[in-house]
Amino acid sequence: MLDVVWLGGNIASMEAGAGPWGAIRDAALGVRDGRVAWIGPRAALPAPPGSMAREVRDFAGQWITPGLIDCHTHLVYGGDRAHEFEMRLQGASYEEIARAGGGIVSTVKATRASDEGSLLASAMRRLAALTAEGVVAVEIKSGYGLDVETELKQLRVARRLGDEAGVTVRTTFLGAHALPAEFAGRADDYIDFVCTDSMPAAVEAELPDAVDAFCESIAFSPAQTERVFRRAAELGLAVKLHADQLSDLGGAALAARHGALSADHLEYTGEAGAKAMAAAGTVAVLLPGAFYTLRETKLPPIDLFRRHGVPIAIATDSNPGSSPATSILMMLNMACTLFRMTPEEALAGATRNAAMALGMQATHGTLAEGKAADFCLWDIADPAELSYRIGFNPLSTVVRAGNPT
Ligand code: DI6
Ligand code: FE
Repeated sequence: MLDVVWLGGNIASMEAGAGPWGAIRDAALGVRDGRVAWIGPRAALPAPPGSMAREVRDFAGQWITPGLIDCHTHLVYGGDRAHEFEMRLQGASYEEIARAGGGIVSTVKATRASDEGSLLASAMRRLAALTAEGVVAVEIKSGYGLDVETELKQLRVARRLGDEAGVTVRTTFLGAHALPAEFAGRADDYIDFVCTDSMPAAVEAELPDAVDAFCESIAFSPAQTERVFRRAAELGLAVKLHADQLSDLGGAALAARHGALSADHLEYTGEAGAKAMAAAGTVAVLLPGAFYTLRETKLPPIDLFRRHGVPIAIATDSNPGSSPATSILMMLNMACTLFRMTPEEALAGATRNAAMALGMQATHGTLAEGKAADFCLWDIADPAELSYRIGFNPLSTVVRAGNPT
């Protein structure tokens, strides 16, 4: 006996190899104990719906998709960088802004000075904007503390966000995000600190699900990144990497060599990086919000990823500097309009491939028997509308574990 069966609309299951969108028209979806127990054409139901389930719900000609997943965010932070935005519009460079106390360092100051309650309250508002557009799972990084106390504070807040908002949260330790003032000019010493102090402390407190780093000329070198990755492996954590965002330092290939769940940004990744990612099963997470905000001109190599079969995910990179965005639907639109992805690739980027980027593909990312019954009902005539519209939210219902929220 099923708990509920949903009838009367179309399903974009996003299952790979099941045709465009994994579409099932005039579909039925049965739920038992929070999982998908049956999915297929209504005409193929083995018995009348009312005899199969305690409850029958009509989704009235709408489309059902898997719940959306935002697989790359920096949601927890203090303060904001609106003034810096004004400075940039007046022509100030990243360096001038940094010298004026702006950039990541200014957010580090504000985050260290914020208590857990205020960090939770401000992040909760950003998370609410994401869930209002159908996000059911989100990855949240640290990286604005850069000392033990504040890195752990950020990760505790990230865990609380999931508990209090009823959203699935994956946390990522990003101690190697930037060089804190107290280690100015001593990047290797700071990496020592990350490997011997802050990362182990976070693991001891059972706070991170993965480890990330910023491998870039303005952040940490490939050699310093390798040290962080080796320590993460010793501590039993998966890795991800902010890679090749502003230059090709071989970050994507480095991430692949360490079996990274994902390599992210990737505007400057070359063919060697794409091949290495394909061989390692590393997901390419593209961040159109940062590309747009920083007015980047170098597009990520979409055709290389397609040619080599690298799964492409799309995320907001929600952060106060390079991507102050909290709209996953806007990211789908930008993925198509700026990166020339197809609407189906874009939706796969916020469902199936986003789940892979978080190691959650066994339970999330597509609608198939045994997977979590976390799905969205959309008042649309075509799933392409989710990428097509700008600033319009056609979400009608989010269903978590089979129950409408
Ligand atoms: N890449 C980015 O674009 C952000 N972090 C990173 O590693 C920038 C974060 C910020 O500006 O606060
Ligand atoms: Fe980021």
